[in-house]
Amino acid sequence: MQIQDLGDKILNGDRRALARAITLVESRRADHRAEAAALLDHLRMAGRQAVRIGLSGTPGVGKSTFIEAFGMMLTAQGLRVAVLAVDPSSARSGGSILGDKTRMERLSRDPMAFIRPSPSQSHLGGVARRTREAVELCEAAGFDVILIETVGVGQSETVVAEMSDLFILLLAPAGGDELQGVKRGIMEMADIILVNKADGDLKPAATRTCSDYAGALRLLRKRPQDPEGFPKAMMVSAQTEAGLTEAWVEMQALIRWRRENGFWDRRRADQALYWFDQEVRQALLARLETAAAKSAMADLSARVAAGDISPAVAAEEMLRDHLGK
Ligand SMILES: Nc1nc2c(ncn2[C@@H]2O[C@H](COP(=O)(O)OP(=O)(O)O)[C@@H](O)[C@H]2O)c(=O)[nH]1
Ligand SMILES: [Mg+2]
Repeated sequence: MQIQDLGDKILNGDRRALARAITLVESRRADHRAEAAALLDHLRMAGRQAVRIGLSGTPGVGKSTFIEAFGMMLTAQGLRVAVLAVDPSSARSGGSILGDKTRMERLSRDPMAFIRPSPSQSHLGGVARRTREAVELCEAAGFDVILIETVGVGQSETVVAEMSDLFILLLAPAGGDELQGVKRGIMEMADIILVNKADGDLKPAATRTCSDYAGALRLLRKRPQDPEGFPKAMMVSAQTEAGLTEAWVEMQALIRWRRENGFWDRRRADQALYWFDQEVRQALLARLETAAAKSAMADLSARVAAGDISPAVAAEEMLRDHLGK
C-alpha cells in the first residue's frame, strides 16, 4: 500500500481511504504501526482542524439518540460530521456503543456523516491511542465536527476529554434532588451539561435537574478557559430536537471565545503533552510485559515474599535489568 497515495486520497475526502486508514491505525502489527505513523505525519502537514466534541453519559441517558439528532442538525447546516467512540467495554460485551445503529439509522445513511465504532480492545490505553489517531484522520479528511462518544464508566471520560475541544456531559432528568451520583471530577471536566429528555412528563424533572446542576457548576472553581456563564447546564430533548440549536449556538460561542483568547491552541498543546506523558508511561509498562521481565518479576517476588530481599532493592534490580532497551 502506498502511504502517500492513501494520504492524498484522505485529504481529498475519499471515505473508503479514510475507513482503510482507520483500520490501519487500529492494527497492532509492527509494520502497520510504522505505516500508520508515516501516514499521520504526512497528514499533519495539512494542518486541518475540526471541532472535536466529547460526549459522555451513562447508558440510557440518550447518547445515541442525541448524536443522531444533533448530527443530523449539523449536516443539515452543511457541516460534515464524524462520529467515533471510546468504549473500553466493547471487547468484553462484543458490541460497541455505536453498534446500535438502529438509533443512528438516519445519520449512518447521511452522506455528510461518517460513523465508526470503537476498536474492540479491552486495554483503554490502546483504545485511546487508536481513537486519537482516528480523530486525526477524520480531521485530515475534512470533517468539520467530530463527535466522540463514551459511556460514563471509569477512566474513559478522561480519555475522551483529553482528546476533545469541548466536553459535554449528558444527563437524564433525576427523580429527587440528588445529583445522580455524578463524580465531582467529571463535573469539573464538563464545558456544558445537557439535561436530555426535557419533553413530555419528564419536562418538570428536567427543569429541576438542570437548575440543580447549574447551581452545582457555579460552586466549582472558576477555570481560566471559560468566559462568563460557562460551564453551563442546558435542557435538550434528543427526541423532539428541542434545544439542540441552542446547545450548538452555546458550543460555538465557547469555541469562538477560546479561539480568540488563546485557550483553544493551549488546550490542544496541553493535550499533546498529556498524551506524550501517557505514551511514555505505557511504553515503560509494556517493557515489564515481556516473557523475560515476567519471569524475573516472579523470581524477585518469591524472594521478596520469603524476606530474602527488600521490596525496594528488588524493584531497583527489576528496573535496572528490564527497563533499558
Ligand atoms: N423522552 C425521551 N426519551 C429519550 C430521549 N432521548 C433518548 N430517549 C430514550 O432513552 C432510551 C435510551 O436512549 P439511547 O439513545 O439508546 O441512550 P444511550 O444508551 O445513552 O445511547 C431510548 O429508549 C430512547 O428512545 C429524549 O430526548 N426524550
Ligand atoms: Mg447508545
